[in-house]
Amino acid sequence: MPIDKLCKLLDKLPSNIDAAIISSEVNTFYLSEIKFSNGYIFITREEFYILVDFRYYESTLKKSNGLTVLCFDDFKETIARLIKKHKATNIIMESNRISLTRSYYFESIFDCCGAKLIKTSQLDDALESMRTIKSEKEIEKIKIAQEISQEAFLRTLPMIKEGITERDIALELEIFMKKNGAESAAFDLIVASGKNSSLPHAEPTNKPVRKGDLLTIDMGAIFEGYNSDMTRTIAVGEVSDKQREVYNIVLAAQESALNVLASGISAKEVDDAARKIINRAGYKDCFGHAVGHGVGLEIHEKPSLSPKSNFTLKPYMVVTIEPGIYIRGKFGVRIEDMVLITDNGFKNLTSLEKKLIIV
Ligand SMILES: [Mn+2]
Repeated sequence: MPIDKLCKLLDKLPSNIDAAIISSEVNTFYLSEIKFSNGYIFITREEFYILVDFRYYESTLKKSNGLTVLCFDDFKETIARLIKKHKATNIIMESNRISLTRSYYFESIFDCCGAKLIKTSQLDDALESMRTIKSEKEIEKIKIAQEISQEAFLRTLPMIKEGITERDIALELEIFMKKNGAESAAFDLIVASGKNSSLPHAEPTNKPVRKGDLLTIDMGAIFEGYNSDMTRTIAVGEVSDKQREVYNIVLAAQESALNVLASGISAKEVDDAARKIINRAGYKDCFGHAVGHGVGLEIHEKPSLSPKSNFTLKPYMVVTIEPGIYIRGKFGVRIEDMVLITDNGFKNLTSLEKKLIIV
């Protein structure tokens, strides 16, 4: 419930903070469970407010969930009134998510009210850390997003043959997802064949798929605001022993990471488990990204699972495990599952085959 989340957020803020303003679309949605593009959550130790403009007033009122909804005409005047009413002097904002111009604007308002902007990332940190632990309701949405994405993958597979372009494959996947309940694709889908597959974040091109290509498809859907993420590399026709060998190394690395995955394990250890296999096989320089990341309202969120990560995995985190090997100018392989950390291990939310699919 929004009220519970807001109380929890307040508890996480330093005691000298009197008020917080949340302005990003993603965090206002997370906290209020209401979507608006020009709105704010203003929280004080006494009362929680949602401030929206006329366009969102009626819909927000209907779902207010116990928060005070105010419609502003002149935002500056409304927020200044609230700051004075609650005698807020130390105010915190999302430093990660507002521009310098916006911060100057807010500072000038605070100045007029005898208040000041506290320059710290503690509000971002608190929100990011809350968002790493998903509720049952959030998990349900992520699962549905993943089911839609997987179904699209399976339905599109028979169309993938020599001659179809990367862009056409991406389009088929996206159309299927939207027709089957997705709000949209979670990101610009990656469909990369042959040489293009050595680019971890390739854009689909008009290049037709050819026999002997490895084809990497990195895809996801959004369902009720929540993302899913997965990657499969498949083979078009017969592929070389070398391609198959690299595929098997990536698969072994992915399984090795899954084998250590559990609540209480450090994210760094999970990264290590995959990286070791790739390094030992001689592909150290061909794996230059983190092994995984959190997924939720954003496609990439905390925790990151990288060599530098200092997160410890906890139940109800949703993370990806996606090692890859990218051989410049030749080809690449990535295998990505999205998993839910549980009390006694994890549940893989991706149920697609992982042995090399040949179409
Ligand atoms: Mn990913």
